[in-house]
Amino acid sequence: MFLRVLVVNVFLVLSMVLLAAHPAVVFGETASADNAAGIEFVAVKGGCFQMGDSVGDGDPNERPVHEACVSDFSMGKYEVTNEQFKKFRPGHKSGTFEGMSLDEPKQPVVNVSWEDAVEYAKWLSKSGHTYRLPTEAEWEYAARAGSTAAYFWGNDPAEACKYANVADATAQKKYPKWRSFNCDDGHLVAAPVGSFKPNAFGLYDMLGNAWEWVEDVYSAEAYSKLPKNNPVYGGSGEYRVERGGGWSNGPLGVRSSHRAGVSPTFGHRSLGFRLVMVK
Ligand SMILES: [Ca+2]
Repeated sequence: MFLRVLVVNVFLVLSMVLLAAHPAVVFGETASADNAAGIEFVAVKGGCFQMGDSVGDGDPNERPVHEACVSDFSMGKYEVTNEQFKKFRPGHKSGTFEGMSLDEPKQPVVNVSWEDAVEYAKWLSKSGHTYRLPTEAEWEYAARAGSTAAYFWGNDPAEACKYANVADATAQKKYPKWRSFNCDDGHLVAAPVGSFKPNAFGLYDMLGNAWEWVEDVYSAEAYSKLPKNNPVYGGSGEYRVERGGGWSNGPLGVRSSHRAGVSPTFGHRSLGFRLVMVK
């Protein structure tokens, strides 16, 4: 009897030690920021979704709407900030827009090329985990967070200013040529990351604030060519994909399914990125 109790106890203790060494992933919870830049990640449970222009008011490059499935991954909770990028490249300057700073520590880093973003992920990967840009499918899956609407908060553009830093009514007065949302978000240029409500996965600024580089080569026809599982377009093409829209974009550019191509050597004032952690 004593031996049996002892064996059971040893088994229980061993199980606890093993569990502590390999804690179970809790989806939706923020993973520890144990990397050289202090970047936080949110564990995202993989799954399948309808990728593309689910509402029917998008561009031809968002069609055909098709099922895509992604494996589990962890997504940056916020866009990479100036402060976090400068740990890698201290001399980087995100610059200004008409005298307004884009270079504050908590603003998203901008004026970075796709190549800069990839180099940053490689640098960060020296600190224990493996980081890379999200694939376009991972990005849209994370941005939608289960939503099939145009925006992760629904189809009402007037709700935008609770959830995203966009071209708003104040911007419209100052820059009449911008297409804007009819609400006020309080920021003319990039806002400190995390200033607005997150989506259902607990991710901030997936729409608006800064556009975000993703891994894929841009192809207007990519959606007719890709496999269903973990798609990523790596075919020929001059551009890489940017997603999410930025602080100078209106209702068409900020949608979850909107996609555009930019030269990988080019940066612009509202284009940054966030990373995924894969292991
Ligand atoms: Ca704004």
